[in-house]
Amino acid sequence: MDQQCNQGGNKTSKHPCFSFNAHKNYARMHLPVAPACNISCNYCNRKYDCLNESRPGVCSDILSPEEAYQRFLLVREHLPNLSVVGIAGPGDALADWEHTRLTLEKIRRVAGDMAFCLSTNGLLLPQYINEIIALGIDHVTVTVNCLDPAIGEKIYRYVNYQGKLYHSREAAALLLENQLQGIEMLTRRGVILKINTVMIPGINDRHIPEISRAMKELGAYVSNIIPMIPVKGSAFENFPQTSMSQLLFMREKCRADLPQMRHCRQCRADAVGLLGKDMQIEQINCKSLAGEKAEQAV
Ligand code: CLF
Ligand code: SF4
Repeated sequence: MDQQCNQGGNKTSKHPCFSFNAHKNYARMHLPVAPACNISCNYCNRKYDCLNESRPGVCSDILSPEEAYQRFLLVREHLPNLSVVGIAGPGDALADWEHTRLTLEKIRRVAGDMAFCLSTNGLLLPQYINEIIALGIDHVTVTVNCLDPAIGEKIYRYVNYQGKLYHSREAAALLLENQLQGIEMLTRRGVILKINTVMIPGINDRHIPEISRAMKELGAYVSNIIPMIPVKGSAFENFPQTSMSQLLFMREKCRADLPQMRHCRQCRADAVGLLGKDMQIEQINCKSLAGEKAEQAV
């Protein structure tokens, strides 16, 4: 990531995604408690984890808030460098707010200074802003793919908001309005913000520098431009994949406006460990079991 990214507070300097220098030393854990989603992106196949933050074609098991809490306790015991607990779906963290909230509340009671992170499409940010702040969620990622509903209607099939289904331009306009309002609310209240943008050649690519400038004005901390990978079963399954050279070109173009994240691993909604060196949760369970047996033998 660009150097200027390492300017946040103490928690940001230990956040492996928001701070390049932290990613080799500090671990994050995702708790897959939020399977629902309230929009439909054309690059998504809902059989898998949310593509706005995850690797395509990956399926994470869903945990209840209590199971997630137990997993947190286990992982914290084995990962002393754990610095962030994140909710990254596998759907949208806010569409499943009750599960997200219950999980983080339980963890907050035993881990007062743990950084909390979540990733969202932003539709429900204005609705939950006060609860987000009250829970101490200090880092948020919002996926912003456009600023123009005429582009957005090519990216989103529908938006489900307050019991009503919106389509076409109306859906894109509603999502955008809530994203912009929510982003402003977050940064005004001190939350450190990352903007993910899925680069879809021919649809939103020329528009991305404009997104960067607007997000900078709204106080975003860092941008993460990620490739569109055509997923089987999605509306964009026959679209070309964004190439690495297209991605690098765009990051270079936008870096004057916003620092660029370049070390994203598009992790699973249940990832645990250092970025790029995920641990299998079974490994931790086995260690824990071995520890218990050793204790019993004494
Ligand atoms: Fe998780 Fe995302 Fe928070 Fe990181 S991941 S919710 S900001 S703690 Fe990180 Fe993984 Fe890339 Fe996300 S490497 S997919 S950017
Ligand atoms: Fe899929 Fe989009 Fe919902 Fe993520 S926000 S789960 S990519 S529809």
